[in-house]
Amino acid sequence: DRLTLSFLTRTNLAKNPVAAELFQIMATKQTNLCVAADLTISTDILNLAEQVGPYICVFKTHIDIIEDFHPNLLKPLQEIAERHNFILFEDRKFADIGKTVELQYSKGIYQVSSWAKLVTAHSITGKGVLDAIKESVGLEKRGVFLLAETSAAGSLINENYTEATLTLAEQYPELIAGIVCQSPLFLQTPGLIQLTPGVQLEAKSDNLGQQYNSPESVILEKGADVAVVGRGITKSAKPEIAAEKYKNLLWAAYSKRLQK
Ligand code: 6AU
Repeated sequence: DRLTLSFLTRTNLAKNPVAAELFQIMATKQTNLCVAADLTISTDILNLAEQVGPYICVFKTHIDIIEDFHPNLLKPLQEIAERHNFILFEDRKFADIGKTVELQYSKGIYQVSSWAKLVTAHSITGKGVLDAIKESVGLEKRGVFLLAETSAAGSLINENYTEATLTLAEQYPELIAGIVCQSPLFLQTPGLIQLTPGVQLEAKSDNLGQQYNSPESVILEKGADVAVVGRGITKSAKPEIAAEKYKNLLWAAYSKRLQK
């Protein structure tokens, strides 16, 4: 099943072009680490991208938390992404009616569709969100990660919602790059990527409901292909050292999973 196939093998099974590119990057750079760049100052974001660039496959942003945002940030960010060979992922969690999502995705000051190859979306409003992302102007190659479960304590998502989200994903094979979740779902669809946040070595939780697991546990027990690490790296005194450490632990766990 998905858990014992290599990322390289799965490149050819991906129906979404960005998922295929991501598998390729993971295999080449030997990393399944996504950093959550949840910083509020543009230069801090660029510095982080330079520092962790060699160790990551995906750089995940919340572009709307940047206090000094100017569209001029995007070109250097894309340049760093190309140079270090990682993918820009805007974690916008689109959740409105299709028409509004189209506007949020392609208009406004962030122009997400022009630079983020990957975005997240909630399945709560159904297929309109996906039709909107599919039909909007922007990058030719784009992929969506649908949220099927969250790492938040007290989440209202139940099993039915998770199942229905996977069914919705199946209806958009060319658009869906993967699923954001906390357990080994869709084992028979190895072309999709499981992205799992809530990963940290130091803490088990924060004071706002975030719940953490170890790198080994998310890869070996929870089925993650790509693990998202935010504060475990960004709050470290030396983000590049922390990123290298997480990269090595995550890759070792993935390599061990292949032997099973
Ligand atoms: O490692 P942290 O807790 O500093 O950051 C986790 C990152 C944040 C969240 O917005 C995001 O992961 N996240 C998501 C995503 C990726 O969509 C889903 C979820 O269930 N939990 C979660 O923390 O940028």
